Parts: sequence; structure tokens; C-alpha cells
Amino acid sequence: MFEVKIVKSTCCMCHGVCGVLVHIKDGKVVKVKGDPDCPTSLGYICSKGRASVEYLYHTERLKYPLKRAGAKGENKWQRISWDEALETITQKLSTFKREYGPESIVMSQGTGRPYTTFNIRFAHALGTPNFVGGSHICYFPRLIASDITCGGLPICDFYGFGGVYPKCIVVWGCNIAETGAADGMCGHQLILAHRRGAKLIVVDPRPIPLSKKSDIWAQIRPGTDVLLALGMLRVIVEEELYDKYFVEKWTIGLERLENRLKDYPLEKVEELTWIPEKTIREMARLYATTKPACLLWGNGLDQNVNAFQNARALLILRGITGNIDVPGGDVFWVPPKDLVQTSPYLSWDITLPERLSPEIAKKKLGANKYPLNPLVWPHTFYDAVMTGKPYPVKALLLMGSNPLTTASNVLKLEETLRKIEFFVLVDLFMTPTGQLADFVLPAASWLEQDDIADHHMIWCVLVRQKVAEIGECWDDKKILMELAKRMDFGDCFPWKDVKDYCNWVLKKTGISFEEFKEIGILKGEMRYRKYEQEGFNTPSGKFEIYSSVLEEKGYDPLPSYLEPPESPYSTPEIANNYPLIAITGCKIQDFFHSELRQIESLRKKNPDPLLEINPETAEGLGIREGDWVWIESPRARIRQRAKLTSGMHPKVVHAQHGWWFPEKEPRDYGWKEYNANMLLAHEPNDPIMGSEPWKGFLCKVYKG
Ligand SMILES: Nc1nc2c(c(=O)[nH]1)N[C@H]1C(S)=C(S)[C@@H](COP(=O)(O)OP(=O)(O)OC[C@H]3O[C@@H](n4cnc5c(=O)[nH]c(N)nc54)[C@H](O)[C@@H]3O)O[C@H]1N2
Ligand SMILES: Nc1nc2c(c(=O)[nH]1)N[C@H]1C(S)=C(S)[C@@H](COP(=O)(O)OP(=O)(O)OC[C@H]3O[C@@H](n4cnc5c(=O)[nH]c(N)nc54)[C@H](O)[C@@H]3O)O[C@H]1N2
Ligand code: SF4
Ligand SMILES: [Mo]
Repeated sequence: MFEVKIVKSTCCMCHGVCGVLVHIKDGKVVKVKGDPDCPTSLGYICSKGRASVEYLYHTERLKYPLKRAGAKGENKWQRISWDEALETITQKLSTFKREYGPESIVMSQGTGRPYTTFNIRFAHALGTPNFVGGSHICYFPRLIASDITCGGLPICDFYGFGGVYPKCIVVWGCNIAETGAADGMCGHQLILAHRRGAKLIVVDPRPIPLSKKSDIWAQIRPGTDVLLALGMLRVIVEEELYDKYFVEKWTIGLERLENRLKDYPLEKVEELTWIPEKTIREMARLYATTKPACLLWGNGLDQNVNAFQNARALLILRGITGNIDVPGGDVFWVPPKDLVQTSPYLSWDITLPERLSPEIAKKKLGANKYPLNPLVWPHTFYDAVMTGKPYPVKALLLMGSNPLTTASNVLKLEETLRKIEFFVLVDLFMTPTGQLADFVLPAASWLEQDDIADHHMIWCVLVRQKVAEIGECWDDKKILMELAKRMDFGDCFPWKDVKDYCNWVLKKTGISFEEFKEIGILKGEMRYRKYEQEGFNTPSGKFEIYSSVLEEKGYDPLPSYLEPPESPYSTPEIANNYPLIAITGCKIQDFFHSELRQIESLRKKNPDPLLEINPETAEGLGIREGDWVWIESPRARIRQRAKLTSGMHPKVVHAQHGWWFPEKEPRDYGWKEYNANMLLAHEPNDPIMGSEPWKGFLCKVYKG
């Protein structure tokens, strides 16, 4: 009989925020359970976390480096050693750098991962300003709007450090109570906060578990959130429900906002948002008069032409009600002291001149297009590869993304990936995107990594421990370190190995990584109302209702509304033929974007892609539960199975994203026939961030 050894770690089957106990028997991981002592998750674990063991030992994992042996996309591969892979990649990249400049090499990744800062560091060290990603449709509209409005990202204070819990919670375009975790928070905390008796307001076009429990559910027309927020602001200002002391002392621009609000009478807001005026008034009063209140926001706000102004309006709601940085409100976390979380090479803003030569920073692809977006807008990258303008783009180093199934304009992307001269992908599995690569390198899963998990800089860091090794899979951090050493910038990665790096992060705290493994967590010491000592980190030092940064960049300094570019109001002639409004890619618990389709326990529960549709709408179209249906947008059509969903708005449907079929014959794994991303438009988009209307475009549905 072997003893079961239990190791404390932090799950990372999603963004990773849950403390877990990894059970090891006879040198093998046998179970992963929630850790009740972990304060971020309190024992919570979701279906993905439980499936970690299946994921770790999955037979289809990539286990050694692969080099393309046939034509691109032909699915012929040759096994090679790490040495050969790294040597060839180094030679290729060095040649491009020398002959075409570092800007000819593009770095990219998908969603945020534990190695994100390493990746950006690599880009800086290499000297390329071109880091391509989906920042514009995820998180960054909220992050950058927060930076310029109040100098940081406010996050719900569910933990009671200040002796108070939220008494009113607004959940706006965010479903983490169901999906599990996002943006540094575990959804379980939201459920607990609600159980403590807080009032609950939900703004979501779909019925979600929390909308059923809410005091008010605003079933909004997709893409009109900024209007609803302006309506609420109008009530709050008119009825003088705002925090007069805070507004007077710590904000600028209320008068100008008052003027702007005149353009948004509640009848107009009601007509366009589909939320009755009475409900808007109730929401505004409940939120503004129940203190403290916090507001949790999500992807439902990021993916439309109003993304940036949505975020601005929701920040102003928090600001004028005096809920910023107060116990139980929306706070700026204080991360643990003395932890080296960043370095001169680690910054979201890869174009900061002191980090990159100003000459080359100016060469960022589309530099003037969306100056507040630190990343390159993907479509500018596709154009550069296809046309060779403004300069030749030769290589793509893509870590952890499957954009053929998660991005938009995917047929153009496919051409781009075929055309680019050199394409390296790092992933755990072969994917549709991987099919087009020249090299595919095998990455380690979270159970094969040592790390200090920093969760978007919240109030603590947690330990992640390496407990397994699969084939020749490498931690992404190690891959970048080793590649940097072979290129000419090893000095920017001055660590012997990943453990050495972990010790470097902890150095100033006085504890070693070995000691940290025992402790498991380091906490920051929370302080509230920090602005009273430090002001807000904005040009005026105040909370900027009227944004000086937006004014300077030539954008609207106050929230304003754009009608979705494809809607019953803006394009009635298209709506005649495409009468329904589609939202896409609302996350489900069992999958992470395009991932985990090959994990049997999870796939069994979700064998096919689903379209959520109101039962009466379905009946009118002759569609029954489980029928295969066509979903057609003005751009393409795909097939999914109907899931009749009572409570869904009769005019709105939801199509799942990220679908491909690992079990189908490569080469294409069926990604063009079933995935909602085929339907998307990428233009017109948000003027500030380039956010695209993936939630809220026109479609029709019929039996197929
Ligand atoms: N229609 C529609 N599309 C959407 C969305 C939507 O709402 N609607 N949501 C969007 C959002 S919010 C995002 S963030 C993007 C995400 O887009 P992606 O990041 O492209 O999504 P994933 O499917 O998670 O792809 C990640 C790939 O990385 C691999 N991977 C996982 N972990 C690791 C790791 O540790 N190291 C390495 N090297 N590889 C790893 C996985 O196997 C997978 O193949 O999708 C977007 N796509
Ligand atoms: N299980 C699981 N967890 C995940 C992920 C995953 O793929 N799977 N992905 C991770 C990532 S990268 C991210 S960014 C987060 C995202 O997590 P969330 O922020 O929860 O994002 P979504 O599920 O895309 O959308 C949230 C809600 O917005 C609603 N919504 C859609 N359109 C609108 C609209 O126009 N207005 C409003 N008010 N609401 C709207 C949807 O109905 C949905 O319920 O989740 C992370 N966590
Ligand atoms: S929510 Fe995320 S971190 Fe938590 S158990 Fe699920 S996959 Fe793991
Ligand atoms: Mo995301």
C-alpha cells in the first residue's frame, strides 16, 4: 500500500484562482480537491478543476517538439529534440531580426496565462513592438478605462477585510457564479456574498443562475449597456442620490456630465435598451442608496462598439455613489509587499519608450489606430502579412491560443497563417491553428509547473507546485528562458531555471520558494480610501468623470452611445431578413474557450455545440429541443443544436464559441462548420479600443 501524499497548489484549468489539494499516490496524481483553507476559493472546485488528472495524463497531449514534414496544414510531422527545435528557431528569428528588423517578428498569445509577463518581457528584450492579442475584446476596455478614470481597476470587496460586506451587488454582463473564475476572483465568493443577504441586481440578456435570485433583473438588449448606465446616472443626479462629499472633493466633471445626461431622456433609454423606465429608476435608487455597494462586470460589456464607454459609464456609477475604495465597495487591492511581480521588462504597455527604442516603438503595426490599446489589433497584423506593408512581417511566435476557433475574420487569419514565412506555436494539444504551424512545441500543464500565482495582482499570491512530468513537455517560462539564452538577450532572463526565477520573485520578502511551498500564500495588507493620502493616479489626481486623457486623444471625454452597427434600428433592411439578435461565446463551466473538447468527462456532458433560444421563438420556427439548426449571419452560416431556454428574450439567441472536434480527422477538425466565430463581424468597431460586435449582431435561425 502506498501512502497518499497531499500537496497544496493552485488550479489553473481556467485563469486559476482556486486553492487545491493535489493527491499523489505511487508518484502519480490521482485526485485534485478544493482546499477549504484557501481564502480565495474556500474549498470550491469546479468540473474543470476536478478533470485536471484526466487532462494531465491525456493520451493526445503533445509530448515532444514537432517540426512540419509536409506542406503547411498537411498534418505531417517529424519528432525532433528540444535542442534542434530551439536551435532552428533561434537561427530563423536572428536572421529575420538582422535582415528585416525586430518588428518583423510578432509575438502573440490568447487569454491571460501565468506566463503572460514572461512573454511580454521576451518581446521587449527582442525589441519588437508587435504583440498581437485579443485585448480589445476582453478585459482591456475595462482595464484601460479604469486606468484613465481612477488610476486602477476597482474590484468587488467580497472578503470583509474592512469589517463590512457589500449590501448591494450589481452583476453586469458577467457570469462567474456559473463559470467559476475570472479576473482574479472566484465565482463562489459572489454566491457567498449574496447569501449574506445583499441585494442583487443583474444586467444580462440571458437568464443566468443569479438572475433567478436577483431583486432586479434587467434583460437588456445586447450592446446598449452604456445607455442603461446613462439612464441610471440621470436618475441618481436628478434625485441627488450621489455622494456629495466625495463628488465635490474627489471628482472632476459632474457638471459636464449633467449636461450630457440631457441627451438621454429615460423614454429614449427605455426604447433602445428594452428596460422599462420604472425598472431603471428602481435600479438606480437601489444601487445608490444601499451602501456599501459593489459592481462586478464582465465580457458582456467588452464585445461591442460601446465597449470603452460602457466601462467609463460603469466606473462613473461607482464613483459618484461613493463606492470606490471603501470597505465592501469596489476597491484597489494592495498586493503582498516586497514581491517582485514586475521588472523593467514587464509592462502591459509594450510601447513605453523607455522600455523599447522610441524609433522602433513607432513602428508598432497600426500605431495610430487605437493608441490606448497597448497590443496590436489582430486585423492590422493580418493585413501586414498579406500585403507586406508597411513592412515585411516574417515570423509569428504564438503561445497558448487557438485563434482559428476563438477570433473573428478567421478565414483571413487562415490565409495569414498559411502565408507567413515562419510560425511557431506552443500548446498542450494539436489544434486547428497548430495544423498550420512550422514548429509545435509541447507545453506543460499547471501540475507540471512551479509558480507564484498572482491572479491579476489581487491581495495575495498563491503557490503552484510541480508534481508531475509528462514526456518532454516544458513549462512555458522555461521555453522562453531557454530561447532567450540562445538569442542574444539571455541577460534579460538572468535565471538558471524556473525555481531560480521563483526565488528571485520572493527575494525581498526574505523567504525562499521552498519555504513558500510550506506557507502556500502571501497576503497584502489592505488599506481603504488610499486616495485620501495619495490622490487618484490620473492626470488631475482626481476621479475623472470628464476624462482628460480621452479629450487629449480626441475621443469623447464623457460616456456616449453608439447604436450597434447591425441592429433592428441601425439596419432595418438587414433585420428584415435577419430578425434575431445573436450573442456569442458566453462561457460555460465545463470548457475553457476552445479547450477541453477531448476530455471525456467534460465532453460527455457537452457533446455538441448549442444554440440557446426562447421556446416560443423556436416553436414559431418549427424547432424542437435538440434539433440541428442553421444559424446564419450576413457573413456565414453554421450549425448547432437548439437548446430551448425559457426566460431567454424571444428576439435574442446565444451561440457557443470555440468549437472544433479533436476526434474528427485532421486536417481541419470541423472548425468551419459549427463554430460561432465564423459568424462574426469585426467592423465597424469601438472607436477607442477596436472592440468588435461579437455580442449583438443580426442573424436568422432555421432547421437544418
Ligand atoms: N465568439 C466569441 N469568441 C470569443 C469569445 C466570445 O465571447 N465570443 N471570448 C473571447 C475571449 S474573452 C478570449 S480571452 C479568447 C481566448 O482565446 P484563446 O486564448 O485562443 O482560447 P483558448 O481556447 O483558451 O486557446 C488557448 C490554447 O492554448 C492552449 N493552452 C492552454 N493552457 C496553456 C498553457 O499553459 N501554455 C500553452 N502554451 N498553451 C496553453 C490550449 O490547449 C488552447 O489550444 O477567446 C475569445 N473568443
Ligand atoms: N468556465 C470558463 N470560465 C472562464 C472562461 C471560459 O472559457 N470557461 N473564460 C475566461 C475568460 S478569458 C474570460 S474573459 C471570462 C469571461 O467571463 P464573463 O465575464 O462571465 O463572460 P461571458 O460568459 O462571455 O459573458 C458574461 C455574461 O454577459 C452576458 N451578455 C452578453 N451580451 C451582453 C450585453 O450586451 N450586455 C450585458 N449586460 N450582458 C451581456 C452573457 O449573457 C453572459 O451571461 O471568463 C473566464 N472564465
Ligand atoms: S474555477 Fe478555475 S481555478 Fe477554480 S477549480 Fe475551476 S478551473 Fe480551477
Ligand atoms: Mo477573456
